This record gives sequence, structure tokens and C-alpha cells, in this order.
Amino acid sequence: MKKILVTAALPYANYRLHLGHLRSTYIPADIFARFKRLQGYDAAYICATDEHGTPIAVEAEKEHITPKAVADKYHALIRQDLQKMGCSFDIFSRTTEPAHDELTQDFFSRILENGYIYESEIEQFYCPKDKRFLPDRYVQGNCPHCKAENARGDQCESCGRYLKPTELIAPYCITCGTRPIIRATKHWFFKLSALQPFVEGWLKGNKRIASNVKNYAIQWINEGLRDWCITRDMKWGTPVPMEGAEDKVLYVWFDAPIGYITATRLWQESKGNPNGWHQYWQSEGSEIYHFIGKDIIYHHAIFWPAMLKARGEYNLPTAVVAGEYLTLEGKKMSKTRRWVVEISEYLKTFEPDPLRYYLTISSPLNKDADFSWDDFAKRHNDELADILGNFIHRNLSFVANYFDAKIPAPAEMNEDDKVALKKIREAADQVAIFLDEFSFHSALKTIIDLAAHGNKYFNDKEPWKFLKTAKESAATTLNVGTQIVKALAIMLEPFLPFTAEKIWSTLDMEGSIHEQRWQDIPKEISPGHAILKPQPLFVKIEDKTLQKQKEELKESLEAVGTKPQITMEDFMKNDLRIGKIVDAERVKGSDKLLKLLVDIGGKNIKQAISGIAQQYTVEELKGREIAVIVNLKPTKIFDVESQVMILAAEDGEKIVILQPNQPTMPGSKIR
Ligand code: B3M
Ligand code: ZN
Repeated sequence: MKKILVTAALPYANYRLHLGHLRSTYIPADIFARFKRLQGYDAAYICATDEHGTPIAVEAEKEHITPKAVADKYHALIRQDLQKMGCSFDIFSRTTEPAHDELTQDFFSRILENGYIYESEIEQFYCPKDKRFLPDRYVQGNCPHCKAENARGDQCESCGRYLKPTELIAPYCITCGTRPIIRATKHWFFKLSALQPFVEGWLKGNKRIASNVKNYAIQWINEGLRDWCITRDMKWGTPVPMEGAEDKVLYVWFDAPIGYITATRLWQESKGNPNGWHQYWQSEGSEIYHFIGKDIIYHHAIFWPAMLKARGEYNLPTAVVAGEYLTLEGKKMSKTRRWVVEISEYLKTFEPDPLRYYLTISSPLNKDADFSWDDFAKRHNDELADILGNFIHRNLSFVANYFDAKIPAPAEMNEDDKVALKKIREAADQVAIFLDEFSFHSALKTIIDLAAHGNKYFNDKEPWKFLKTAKESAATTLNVGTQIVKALAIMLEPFLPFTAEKIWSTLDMEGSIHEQRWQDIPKEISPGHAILKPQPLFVKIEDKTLQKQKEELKESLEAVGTKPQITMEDFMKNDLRIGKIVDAERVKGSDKLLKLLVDIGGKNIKQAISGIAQQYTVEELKGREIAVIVNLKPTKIFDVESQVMILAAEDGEKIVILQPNQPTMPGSKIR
């Protein structure tokens, strides 16, 4: 049987996943893997957490714990959230598995042997105070392209561009705020430029690469591919297997995609098949599908195939599928502004299937989409409850109540009955075509249309009228209706696995729904087969439940001009001063709050409690001059008194404290 590997992007183990991640990557990949299993292939769904790199190292430094501890915590949470959503992983591994280091080093050594890795001295930022190099996210500054502040050394979040740290304007060390100096250091580079013709040919000749992926990738190729620096001066990561590289590790984007292979190996090994992974990665005719979010197309459509080619002996991806962004109620999601719905928050109130449904049906994967609570409830109530649930429930209840819970034998069929049965076959074929094109939205729409047809068929045939007078007519309707229900169960399995399972067990069919075959969709259940008492599949979402969800979404950004005007006199009531932070510590029991001691001039030291612990470390705040309001009535936060308030700007993504742009005396008035 053909081997098929479906992978979903490996999330960094330092955040919890939200609806956008599900929509772009984890649900489409799960649908595809389940569909391929139903088609009878040996299809595996592979994922892991991406645990190396500066995102996790920086987080660990902020929290004063080890990177491994950060990864342990988030690995467990991410895995749990995705499993609860029904993601049918065959393995959910980690890139900190020892086997992963081995394989990554093998890739490095073989690519080196093949002539695609070279050594070169480059200039890098170095923090003279912390006495270390500042790779990627250890340095921030202004973006050279869009000028946004706090752009990270590897990427600017505002404009999305990839950066070299030394391109940053006004760079500073994120740990101590010092302006870094430039130092020469030796690094290893991957000769991506030499592989440009190969990547271009591969992309252009591959019909399964999704069109949005191809368009982005070709545009970058036209701009010319630059060689990649694949080593970093830091401790957290896979060691570079070279002499003279003792203080270096491989760049996280070098090891992360190899995680797909490691996970496949570990999965096969756990099944007692240590060599089984070859069939997925090195045998002819096997297929590899990478599902990702659109922000990492570069890595999967350019860097990764080039790495595989340079290493040799591995299959190239069959397809790369990238989901576009999801907005929330029309606005970009943001963690700091709390404008986000995490998976775990959603699951406190709702079942997984309605979300899988909504995120799939609301828009094609290669288009941006929006999640809105009203629309979610509307589609749930109008489509899942009123069309799908209603049709299945009415049909099965009639069988249960009037035919002794046994599927009646059909009498002679008229045109309507025949058309209804034909629709099953047509829908099954059409859905399969759509899924192979990654048109998940159209595929699910086709299934709902079949249910809608079932509903209409049931209404038009009015079986309730014939229960006494012409029972054989009602029998035909219910037989045909039940065949549609059964077909729906199998077709829905990839999309709504929990619902499909419920339908299957009410039908009291043999085996698990997850082990059925796509080609058996039109195979009819025999008359006389007994079913169980049906339960409603979807309960309508009420307004008050919805209201609660909306209230939980808080947004601190207010439109300019919504506050009433004040006079100069009103404004002058504020006593605004420059203060200097003389000491800082975290507030016990809170991960957001810092206690700051602020010199506000004239030997006056005041205490401020400020919610900036996620943006600033204690070290980087000490000694900074800031803007404070000193005549606010003191308040208590977490039992600690806050006597003055620090001024900060909040743009929805981050909180930035206000600082004078030249040294100033503490106590200076702000006017
Ligand atoms: N960890 C990006 C992310 O989590 C990265 C994906 C790796 S896929 C090999 O956003
Ligand atoms: Zn520093």
C-alpha cells in the first residue's frame, strides 16, 4: 500500500495555539490525513514541538528557568489542545529527542561532504556587557525597511521581512539594553544560491504545490536566493559537528524541518519497526504533504527542498499547502491586547466539531478568513443543527419509532428515490476530487449540500403521511434516507470525527468509523439491520452563551476621538515627571507585574506596580529614565502599594515604556 506522510508545522514550544493555528494548519492537515486513511493508504499524521532556537531560549531567560523547562511545559499543553480538537497524530514528538540531534548532525555532515556548506567569517552583534554574541531574537532595534520599533534580529513582525541582525537601526541587547558592538565570528553557510536553479525547476514542475505557495516562492526566487547562515553562537540547540564550533549550535530552521523525519523514525521505532521510516522518506512512490501557515512558506518551499536535495537520498515533498491568516471579529489577533481565542478557551464551552466545521467552511484555505462569534453561532445553528443534525435525527427517529428500529426494505423506487441515491455517489466522487486539490471548504460544502438534499427529499416525500395508509412508501423514503445518513457518516469522518463516530454508533454499524473505506460510501445497509435510539447531534447555541464569549474578548485599544474633550486646566492636574528606575523585581504570584522603585527627584523614591513583566526583564529596566505620573491616588495591586504610575504605549502587539530621548534629571516636569 502506498505510504503517505502528512505533516503539520512544528509549533515552537513557547506559546499556546489559537484558532488561527488550527485554521491554517492543524485542521486541514488532519482532514487530509484522515481522508487518505479512509482511502486505504498507509497515511501517517506527524507532528512535534519545535524546541530549539532563540524564541524558547529568550523566554527561558525571562522566566529564569531552563529552556528545557519552557519546552516541557508548552509541549504538554500544545499536545493536549490539539488532541482534544481531534487531531489524529500518529506521533507528536519533540525536537529535543536525542535521535533528532543525531539526524540533524548527519544532515549537516552529508551536506558538507556534498559541497553545499562552507565556512566564512562574518560580522555579528556582540554585547560587551553580557560578553556574548546576540543571535536572532537576542537583539532588537528599528526595522531597516518599515522603520517599526522593536523589530527582532531575525524578523520584523510589522512588515514580515526577514532580517540580518546587523541591518537593524539603533540595535540593543534585549537582556541589558546595551548597544551591541560588531565582532567578527566564524560561521557555516548553506549554499542556497547554488541550488536556485534546482528549486526553481522543482517548484515550476510540481503541479501539487498549492498556487499561493508557488506564487510567493517564485517571487522570492526572482529576487535571487542568498546563502543561509546555519550556525549560531549560543548553547541551546543541536551542536555543530565540527572542530572549532564548540560554542555554536545549528540554526533552529536547519534542524526544525528535519524534525519531520525524526518523528517518523521515532514513530516507526515505537511500533517495533526501526527501518520502517525508509518507506516514507526514501522509497519511490511514497508521498509527503507539508501543511503550514503562510508565514513559513519560504522555509518549506525553498529552504527545505534545497536541503533535501543537497543531502541526497531523500524524497522531495509531494506538496506544500499553506493556510492564510485568520482575523478575529475583523481584526488581527494579538496576544498582548487579549484579542485572541485560544483552543483551550474555546473548549471550555464548546465541542471540537463545530469549530472544525466553522474554520473549514467559512473560507477557502488559500484566502484570509475571519472568525466571528455571531457567524460561528449562526452557521452552527443554521447548518449543523438545522440541516445536518435535523435531517439525520428525523430520519433515524422515524426508523426507531415506526419501524421497530429496523431499516425497512424499500418498495419500488420512483425518480426522487433514485436521484437521492445517485447523489450519494456523486458527492463521494466530488468530495474526493476537492480534497485532492486541498479545497477543503468546497469539499465540506458538498457534504452539507448532500444533507440539505436529504432534508428536502424527506420533506417532499412526507413519509409521516403514509405511515398508516401506504407504509411501503414511507419505508422506501426511510431506507433511502438512512443510506444517505450512512454515507454522510463516512464522508464527515475527516471533518467532524466526533460527530461521525456518534452517527456510526447510532447506526450500530460494525467496526469503528475511522476504519471505514471511502469506496464503501455508496454500499447500502441491508434492510432489517437494527439501529439504536438516536440522540440529537447538535444543540443550538443560545444568545447568552454567545454574549459571554464576546465579553471575554477584551480590547484595550479605543478609537482615537472617543473620549470627551478636556481643558488645559484639566490636563494640568496631572503631575507628570521624569523618573529613573533604581530597582525592579517581579511581583510574586503574577507573571505580568513588576515592582519598580522609581527616583522621581529630590531624593524621593516611589514604588510603582506595572504590568510590563512580559515585555521587559528586570535587568533591562534598571537605570532607565521613564515618564511617570506622580499624583495619582495610591492603589493596591496584589497587596503591594502602587504610588506612581509609569506611562507606556500599547499598540495592540506590545507594550513599550516611554523614555526621554536624551538623558534628563529625575523629577523634570513633563509638559
Ligand atoms: N516553529 C514556526 C512557528 O512555530 C516554526 C515552524 C517549524 S516547522 C518545521 O511559528
Ligand atoms: Zn547585553
